[in-house]
Order: sequence, then structure tokens, then C-alpha cells
Amino acid sequence: MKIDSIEAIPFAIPYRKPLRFASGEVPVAEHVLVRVRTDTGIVGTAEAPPRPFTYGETQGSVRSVIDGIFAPQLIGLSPLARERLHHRLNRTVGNPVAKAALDLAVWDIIGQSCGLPVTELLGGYTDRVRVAHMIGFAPAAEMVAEAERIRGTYGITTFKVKVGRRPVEQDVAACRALRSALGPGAELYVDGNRGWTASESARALNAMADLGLAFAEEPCPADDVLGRRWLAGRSPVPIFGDESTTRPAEVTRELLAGSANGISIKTARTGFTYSQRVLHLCEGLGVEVVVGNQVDGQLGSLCGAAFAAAFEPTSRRAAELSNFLDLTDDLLAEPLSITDGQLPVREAPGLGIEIDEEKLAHYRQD
Ligand code: MUC
Ligand code: MG
Repeated sequence: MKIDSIEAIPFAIPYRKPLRFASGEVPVAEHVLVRVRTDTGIVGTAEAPPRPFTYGETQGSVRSVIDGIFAPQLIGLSPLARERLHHRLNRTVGNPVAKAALDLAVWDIIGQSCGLPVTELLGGYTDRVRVAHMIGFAPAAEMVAEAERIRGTYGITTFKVKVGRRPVEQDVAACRALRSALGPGAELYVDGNRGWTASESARALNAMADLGLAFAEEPCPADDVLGRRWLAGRSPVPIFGDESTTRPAEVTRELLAGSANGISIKTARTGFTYSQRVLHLCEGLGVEVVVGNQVDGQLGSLCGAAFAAAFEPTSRRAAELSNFLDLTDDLLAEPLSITDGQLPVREAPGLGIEIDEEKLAHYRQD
């Protein structure tokens, strides 16, 4: 079996309401559908969600790096030759979302060709995952109403609260309102998307020390090298790396520097292959992980769920798999559904992705 063509199709689907956070906002899912075709007729599918403010990639850059640089190097390779494939992709630095989508699509091909779901090939630990929902910036009362609606409708009881605004008291008050409305049974953690300084982060986390937060993700910039170490050493809750830990080398640096105590793994930026390497690195070092979300659509969330369900350490915590609930539409022919706070993994071979071609024709931008 050989890869014989790769398509990168830009599409755009609006959100009902934009997700707002310290480093930006996402009003429209301007993503790229990646299709890797083989000479056997098997097609691997994935979704690339570029995040310009996080990695510098855009819909246009993902498309052009795939069309112009990656596709010519991968065509002719066996999809099973993942080490050769990544060796070629890694000649180019950066572009994590474009590389990840190719990796996810290749795993979809491998699963289909063996007749097995990718989640079983990866590890097969469980068949469903607990879901965490992200609450974006809004006045505190709206954030509470959103969390209550999501809990009431989908049974989700874990919430990641976006923080990083100034003054910090605004976010402290929003988290306090959420804890008081949701009660002690809800699991809460915060994500600062690099919005605060290390000292602001310490002030805010100390002010929230009584709220029982599970952890705090990326409160201050990745380049605040000593500030981050200082913070991780005195924070009342564990500090998790996200934007600062996008590949195994960064994960190693942050953990060995004592600047992070846990790691967010996102299949949208490390695919399955490198997500697995990050996970095993964390396991080896005795560090906790969370399966994060890059404001993915349903295709991306399906990949996050397949990964989270595959391993015991990734299924300990709720995984961030619900951003698609805010999209006005999606490309999956059979939509995902969250019930009792859980998302089941697909049992079909590969990733179980079937694209609604009419919707794709409607939303594609080329
Ligand atoms: C997150 O965890 O930060 C927002 C930006 C991004 O790259 O991912 C999302 C969620
Ligand atoms: Mg984050």
C-alpha cells in the first residue's frame, strides 16, 4: 500500500458564539480537511485546526505547507512506514498542526487496512471518556449560566475556566461564582493562555486556593523561564504546560526545569504518534497529563477521544472534547454525542470518519 495523493481542503464553519481567551478568540472554525489517499482505495481523513496566535499557522499556511512541502515528500511512501514519514516531516521545523493532521490521517488508513479502530491499535484501554468543557471569557453570570446549561444538557461536571484577564480579581471572582453555583461535586481547573505574569499568576492562584482547583494551565508566557520555575515551586495547585510544551523536547525541558508539573496533550498538534511519545515521556517521569482541545471540530474531537480512551493515564481525567458543541454545523455524517458527561469512542475501523459531502461542498473555501 502506498500514499498516492494528499488533499488539503480549507473549510469554514461559524461558531454560535466565539470562544474567548487570553491569547485570542475563535469566531469561525477556519480549518483544513486533510485526505490522504492510497493506491488501495483506502482514504485517511483528519482535520487541521490552525491557531495563528498559538503556533503561527493559518488555514493558508497549513494548506500551502501540505501541498508544497509535505505531500511531495510523502507520496509513494507506505502509510505503515511512520518513522520514515516523520523523518521527512521533521526536516521542516514548526507547522505542528499540519504535521499532526497528516499523522492522524495515516493512522486512520492503518486502522482501516487492519479492520481495527485506531483506539484499539493505540492501547485499547476503554471505550468511552469523561468530557471536560471549556468556559470562555464572559461576565461571571454568563460563565455560570453556560456551565449550568452544559451540565444540565450533557451531564458534564468538569470545567476548564479561561483566565488570564487583568485585573486578576475579575477571573478570581468568576471562578468563585462558578464554584459556588456548581458546588463541591464539580471539577474545576483554569487555563491562562499566557495572559498573566508569574507574580500575577501566584496572586490569583493563592486567592483561589480555597476553590479546590485541580490545576492551572499555562498561566504565564513560555519564555518567562525563571518566573515559571518560581511559580511552579510555590503554586497551591499543579501547573500544567500547554503552549510551552508542544513537542517531546519542550516537555522534557519544562519538566526537568521544574517549570511544569503536568502536561496537556493535544492530538491536533502532536497527532497520535507524537502524542504517544509525550505520554510515555510523562509516564516515565511520573507526571500527570490531560487530553486537551485546540477548539477542534467533531473530527478533531473524535481523534482526542480515540487517544484518551486508549491509555489508562489519559482516561484518569476528563478530556477536553466538547468545543464542537458551539459550532453551528459540522462535516461528520454521523455526529458525535455526549451523554452522562461521556463520549463513546467509535467502533468502526480506523477513526470511523464519514464526511457529509454535501456539507463539505457547502463549507469549503477553495
Ligand atoms: C487551550 O487549551 O488553550 C485555545 C487556544 C489553543 O490553542 O487551544 C485552545 C484551548
Ligand atoms: Mg490551554
